[in-house]
Amino acid sequence: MSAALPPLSARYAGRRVLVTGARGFLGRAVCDRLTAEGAEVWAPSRAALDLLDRAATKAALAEARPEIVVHCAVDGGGLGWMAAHPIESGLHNTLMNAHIIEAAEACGATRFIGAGSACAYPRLCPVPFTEDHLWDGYPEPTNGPYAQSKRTLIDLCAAYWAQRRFFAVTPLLANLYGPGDHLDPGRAHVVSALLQRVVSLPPEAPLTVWGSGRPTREFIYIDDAVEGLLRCADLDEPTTINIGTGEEHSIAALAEAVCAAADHRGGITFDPTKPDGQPRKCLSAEKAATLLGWRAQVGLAEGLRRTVAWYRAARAA
Ligand code: GFB
Repeated sequence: MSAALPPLSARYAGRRVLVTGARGFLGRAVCDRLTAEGAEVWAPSRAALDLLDRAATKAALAEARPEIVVHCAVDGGGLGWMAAHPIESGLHNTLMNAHIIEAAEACGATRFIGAGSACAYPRLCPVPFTEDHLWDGYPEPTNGPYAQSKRTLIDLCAAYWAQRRFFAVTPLLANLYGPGDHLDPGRAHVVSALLQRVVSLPPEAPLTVWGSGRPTREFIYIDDAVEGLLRCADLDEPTTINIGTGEEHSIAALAEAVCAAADHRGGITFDPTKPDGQPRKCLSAEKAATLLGWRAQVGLAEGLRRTVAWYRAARAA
């Protein structure tokens, strides 16, 4: 379906685009894609643009005057990090999100796209998650404060549109994975955690997987996530929208797929002392297909194959 879409350069070529979180997994990939599409990318480091500082953020954007802001900065990590850092994940992300949207509107930008997360949905939500269920209950408590920071950003986007007609949208992204993923074991999400572990195992040793293996997740390949996120600038008007694949996998099935991608035949064991987190998580991809004409292209087996190849090459370098 993406083949029929206009090139992203139609929106971004020659535009001055601020990407926050440009040293992170998503932000770096967004910068690469925008550069390839001919945008003039402003990718400040955290030291150059401290989003926790409201006045400094406003001043920096007023001076640089980006036309489009793509906000990818987060203070985050996988389930384990989230559970251990409820203050940082709630406080830092709430402040950063509020400061950047305020500064983007004040500096005269025409578009704000903030990276949202599927974890903003209620803990128990009909699967696949459709956008009309977003506010139907509290999110998974282990990442509650983080999820609430994303929900606040969604609400602020709606507020800026309602009151000032400022185009601001926070698409809800499925769990990301792919080349360039975070490798820090303290913050890693499940795909990069399993991949790093499996590649270091002796051939006969089993892969240890947290929890029961029964929870489900949906995984979107990084290039697909970037494309879906950037295409949201072409919505007729801001709206709540998922950027996902619609494909639900159990963690046990993911572990099998990681073993297959790495050609590991030592089997799998589960560690029930580790948390499962949200029981099921999978986004409906239908609204994005209808409004944007866009669907994710890279299936899990192919994406994992590419990710394993990247990781092995990065390790060998
Ligand atoms: O990727 P993950 O940490 O984030 O965990 P969430 C997904 C699932 O994988 C959970 C299981 O059911 C874990 O129990 N799992 C199995 C593992 N083995 C491992 C392992 O070695 N490491 C990790 N981390 N998990 C996130 C939020 O929740 O959702 C994020 O915490 C973000 O920051 C993301 O918002 C979208 O999917 O549970």
